[in-house]
Amino acid sequence: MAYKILILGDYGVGKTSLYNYYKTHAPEAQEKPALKVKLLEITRRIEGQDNTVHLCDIPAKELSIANKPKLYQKTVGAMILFDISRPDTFRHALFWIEELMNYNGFGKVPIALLGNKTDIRFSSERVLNPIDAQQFIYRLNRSASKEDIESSFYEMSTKEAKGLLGILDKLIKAIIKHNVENK
Ligand SMILES: Nc1nc2c(ncn2[C@@H]2O[C@H](COP(=O)(O)OP(=O)(O)O)[C@@H](O)[C@H]2O)c(=O)[nH]1
Ligand SMILES: [Mg+2]
Repeated sequence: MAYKILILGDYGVGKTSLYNYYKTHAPEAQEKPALKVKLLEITRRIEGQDNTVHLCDIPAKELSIANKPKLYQKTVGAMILFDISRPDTFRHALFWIEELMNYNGFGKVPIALLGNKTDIRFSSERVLNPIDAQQFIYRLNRSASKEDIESSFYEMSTKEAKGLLGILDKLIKAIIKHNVENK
């Protein structure tokens, strides 16, 4: 049994870059054949227990409305990316989260909201204020019908690639805590 985690977000925010980071840097990560998605099997040891996750990156051409229910089905957690230099991608994060929770069959699940491309923070003009994203997650956690859903916000850069395994582990912890069974 593996936890299915989707990487979602607008085009160009860095989803595939993040997937590729885990593919090369998560110990013993293995890419597995899968229909319509790129699927990476990763095992992380957390509090003495091995947890296997299936991290999925969806190629843009597969993300049609018709495919979405099947793609989102049984997803127990997600990494939702936006690009901190493109505020529209942050606004759309709300859309990705809603859509996932409508289709996954479990309703609300923990997410890691990820503001990517911090390396261009100082070279780009239209940078999103991280407070907005923090407030967004605060409200999302408070609105969870069950109190055990803990979503988090991080700023990160797939180019600098710091703390990315820690972000995955924290999400796995939240998923375990939420205790959704992925069958
Ligand atoms: N500066 C910068 N560029 C990034 C970062 N992550 C991804 N990119 C670039 O953004 C573009 C889109 O990345 P990609 O992973 O293909 O995005 P996707 O469409 O969400 O899968 C590529 O040119 C990447 O090299 C980052 O952290 N910093
Ligand atoms: Mg991609």
